[in-house]
Amino acid sequence: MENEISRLEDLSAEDFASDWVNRPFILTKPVKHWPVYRSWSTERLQQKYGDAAFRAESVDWPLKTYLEYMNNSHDESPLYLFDRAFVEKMGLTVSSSPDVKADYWPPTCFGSDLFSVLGDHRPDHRWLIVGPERSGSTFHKDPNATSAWNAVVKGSKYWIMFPSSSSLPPPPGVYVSEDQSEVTSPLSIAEWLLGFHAEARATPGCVEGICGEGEVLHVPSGWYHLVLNLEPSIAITQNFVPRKRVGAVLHFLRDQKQSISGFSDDVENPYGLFAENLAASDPELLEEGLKELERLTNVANGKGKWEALKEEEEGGFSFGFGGEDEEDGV
Ligand SMILES: O=C(O)CCC(=O)C(=O)O
Ligand SMILES: [Fe+2]
Repeated sequence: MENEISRLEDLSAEDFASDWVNRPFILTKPVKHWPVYRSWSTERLQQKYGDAAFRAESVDWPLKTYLEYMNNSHDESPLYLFDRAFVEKMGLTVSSSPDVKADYWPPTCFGSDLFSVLGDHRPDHRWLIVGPERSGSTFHKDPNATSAWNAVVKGSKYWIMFPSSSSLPPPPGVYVSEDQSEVTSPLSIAEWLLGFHAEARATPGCVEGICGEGEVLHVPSGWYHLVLNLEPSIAITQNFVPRKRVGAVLHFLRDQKQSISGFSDDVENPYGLFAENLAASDPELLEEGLKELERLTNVANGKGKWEALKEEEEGGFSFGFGGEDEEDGV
């Protein structure tokens, strides 16, 4: 494949931060060290957690009921298990580094996750994903300008991804509301592949690849992605905010309120909460983020550095042409 997603064994935190924050890639090594990689299979999960209820789209089913469905389903778009409370339900331990014994840990290259400053107020951020061949996720962007990693513990997944920017159209067959707050992809995965795959693959920026068993894929913030399970699969996914994206996330939380999702109702001002908590834990990073926020605001308003400067000096009005759209770092 010409437009293949880069495949690497592993990546250092430094290389991720300097070169890879805005690029998809697959790592072949880190997940192979997870205890859950060695021990999980659908049979094993059924023995251990068969009676526990997990979320599959709009129903909560005992795991054994879901697995029975999964093993016998011939549906074109099978019901997909997507559970955000699996760590608690399964009594898993999650650590922040391979040096601390646990059932799994985020690959180290992604570094610290800035949304951890939100503590109990952080939006849902990790899911267990289980589904048969043909199941998967139709085109979407991940919530709240977060990045994500998706680790295949069993099975394999086909990914097709598009960079995002307000100056680029969405992938073919995908529709975005004028204020960019809603993405609609009305076709099933199979229908989309039949109707749009060839056109999509020929679109500049489009990348595709297969994330195999024991591998993990990086979804950069803002990238559209469609995912198809090529075999019955078990995966763990986690959304996070890398340090390099602090300005972009502040910008999203402040200026795209209508698109914010996953915060509980008692959080009235996600932007304020994030900024305040970051100020307490890492004031220098917040300062950097606020500078980047100002730059992104100017870009969004169609002003390059020059226009912004001139406006400041003259206190005047500037026509919004010539602004470069670097908002999404593509
Ligand atoms: O179906 C998958 O594994 C992809 C999941 C995904 O894209 C997501 O959780 O945002
Ligand atoms: Fe996603």
